[in-house]
Amino acid sequence: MSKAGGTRMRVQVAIIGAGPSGLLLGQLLHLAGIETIILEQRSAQYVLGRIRAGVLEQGSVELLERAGVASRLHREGLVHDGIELCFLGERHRIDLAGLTDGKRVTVYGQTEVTRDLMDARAAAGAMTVYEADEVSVHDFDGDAPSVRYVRDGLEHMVRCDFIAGCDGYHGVTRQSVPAGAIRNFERVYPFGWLGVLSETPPVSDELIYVNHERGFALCSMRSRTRSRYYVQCALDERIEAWPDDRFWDEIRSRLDPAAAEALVTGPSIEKSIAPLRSFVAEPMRFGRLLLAGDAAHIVPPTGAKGLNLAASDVHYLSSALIDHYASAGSMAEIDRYSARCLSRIWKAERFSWWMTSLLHRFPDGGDFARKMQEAELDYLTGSRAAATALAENYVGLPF
Ligand code: RFL
Ligand code: PHB
Repeated sequence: MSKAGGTRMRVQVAIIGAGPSGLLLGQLLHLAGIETIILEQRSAQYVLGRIRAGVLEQGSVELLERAGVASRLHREGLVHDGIELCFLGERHRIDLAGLTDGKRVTVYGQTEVTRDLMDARAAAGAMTVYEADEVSVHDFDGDAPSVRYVRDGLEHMVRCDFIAGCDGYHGVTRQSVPAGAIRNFERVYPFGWLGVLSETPPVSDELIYVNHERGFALCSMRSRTRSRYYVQCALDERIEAWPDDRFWDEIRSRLDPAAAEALVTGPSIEKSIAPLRSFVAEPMRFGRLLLAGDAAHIVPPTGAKGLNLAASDVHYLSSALIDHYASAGSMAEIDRYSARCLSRIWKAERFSWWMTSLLHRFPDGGDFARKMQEAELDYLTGSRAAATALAENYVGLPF
């Protein structure tokens, strides 16, 4: 079938993917006067319909402020000073702010971050192509990379200086790198999370992370009237097997008596199962192709780090690209990009793996593993030094 007749254009940076990484990068580059196009395979509505992260580190909030998209976040986001850990039927508070010289996290949904960034991009008049099919990346090992895509049956071509791969774990950019040039590190966990969103007030003012003999549970929220709950489930679990009543009974059974009593239930407005995975691709730069966010790494959600890592990658990537254009094409900061990101990424990988190991039931774990978890939780909630290590990772290590 002929796809001739499409457009040809040139931009400085072609961004693949309109998730939080791609949109935030586009906004920071726009503010620096750098021209971008974003190519996204899905529709804007589809992207906004994906319910994902809810917790922003202070560094991510500051980056969104710098990007000029934080006013609604400051109006509607919930600032949290602590989290609770629940084990052996009792809750114990980790005073995040008290243990980290006043650092806090903000509860504000990824959907809302994405919407704010989409609105800012539309107001800036910057170009986003939604429903771009068959996106492919070319010649990034030389000085003149290009991107092709199909829209409405026509093939379009974009020439550029750099390609930013912000297309998530299943995207095309990482998969376009020659196998010999990339190394992947991976751990797949033998369970998933079943998540429910409901128009009900949260069970508590702060997030509750639960270690229970029936498996992990998490009580989170999106606002004072909207809750997000998760329970650990088997990998082969089917969503149809979980009508709302079964979900509410299951999470209630994993909570301490006071929380179980206080839990307000209602119809789910979203329900999904997510597998848990740790993954890092090294390096994150291949000539003029630079990866950011989930395209380069995945963390299990237990540490609330995925979106925040995407933000820190974008911080480093935007600075490197801005430096390139401000210093007559210098590649010095581009050369440093991958190593700068990976040092922070591996620490977040470690924290997310550790939180996951601490709080979940592993199918082959046995009684000894459970006793080790209980001893560690007891130590964490009884030792200021141990609690500080958790707190400083949870609020986010410095950029
Ligand atoms: P995204 O959000 O996956 O966006 C990638 C975009 O690229 C598009 N795309 C393509 N476009 C063009 N051509 C192609 N060939 C393409 N292939 C893909 C996709 O359609 C998509 O729009 O990656 P990004 O921008 O790097 O953002 C990463 C975050 O989405 C992710 O890390 C977080 O959601 C992870 N996460 C959490 N992170 C946190 O920091 N705190 C949390 O509390 C938290 N909770 C979570 C989470 C992720 C979850 N799931 C479902 C994976 C909870 C869950 C349940
Ligand atoms: C969420 O609200 O979706 C959420 C919060 C904290 C996590 C993971 C997910 O650790």
